[in-house]
Amino acid sequence: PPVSLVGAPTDVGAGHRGARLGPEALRIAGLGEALVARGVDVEDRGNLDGPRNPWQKPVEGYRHLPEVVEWNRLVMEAVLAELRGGRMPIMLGGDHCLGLGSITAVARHCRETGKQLRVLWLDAHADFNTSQVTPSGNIHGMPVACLCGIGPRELTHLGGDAPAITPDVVRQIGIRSVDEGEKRLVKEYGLDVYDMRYIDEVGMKRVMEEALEGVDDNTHLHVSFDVDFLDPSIAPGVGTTVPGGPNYREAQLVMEMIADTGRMASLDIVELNPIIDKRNRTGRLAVALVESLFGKSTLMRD
Ligand code: DIR
Ligand code: MN
Ligand code: MN
Ligand code: MN
Repeated sequence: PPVSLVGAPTDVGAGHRGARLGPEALRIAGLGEALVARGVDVEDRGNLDGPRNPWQKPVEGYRHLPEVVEWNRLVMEAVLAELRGGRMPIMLGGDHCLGLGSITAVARHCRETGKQLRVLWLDAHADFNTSQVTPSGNIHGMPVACLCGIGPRELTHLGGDAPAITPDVVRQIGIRSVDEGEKRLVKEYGLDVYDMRYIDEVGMKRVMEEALEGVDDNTHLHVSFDVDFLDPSIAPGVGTTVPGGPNYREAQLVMEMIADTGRMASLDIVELNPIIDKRNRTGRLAVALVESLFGKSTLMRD
């Protein structure tokens, strides 16, 4: 399908500033051109214009809650408009709090069209914190919980009626940093987490087979790609690096196996922070991995 790039240049949900430059870093790394070279019809919708980052301390467990709500409203509306227009939105973050707006739109579109939703959450973190257990107050550590209905009403009911998803639609891959209180919640809600230990034990091929099990012709596959998923040795340009992540080859296999399903219908690329990068190296890596997501491979395969 045709693709629309939707920039959301903000870091209101993060603890570092610089992810607001992610959309430009991805453009400069050649994201649009790489998709065109793969034969994809691409429209760059430019950047959304939301509230500035006031850079304040958390209030009752949340930093910048009003700003996070407003940015997610903008993202939700923009992503929903693309989906209704029959296009594949690629949301360029921005920090990962924006996955809330993006996936709320995707879930709503799935309800409207009778599709089954599967969310692949590629991340070092589970992003399942609440205001009670968060060590930081940063809302980019909370979007999965909010999507599942755990969090402030403005965020859990962004789409109106009910929470966007239930935990059973989510598969988390690459996880290696879960906060103490967050661990209990992840267990309590039964999130399907393929952490680094499991990846090491069984290998990325089997992990992806399991994470994609049940994806069929009626599935809308949403990929939420937090760039800190990648090992910091190859992807230093993120605010919250965690050692021990997937290497280049594992990450590429993940993307190729997603491409093989032919079911990816929306994508977030978030947390890229070119301020702390070296010559946009991480942005260029993200673009190379998106090429794999769109079917680039070494050989023709059966
Ligand atoms: C940490 C860091 N778990 C927190 N989270 C994220 O502050 O909640 N970093 N998502 O990227
Ligand atoms: Mn559709
Ligand atoms: Mn994240
Ligand atoms: Mn992360």
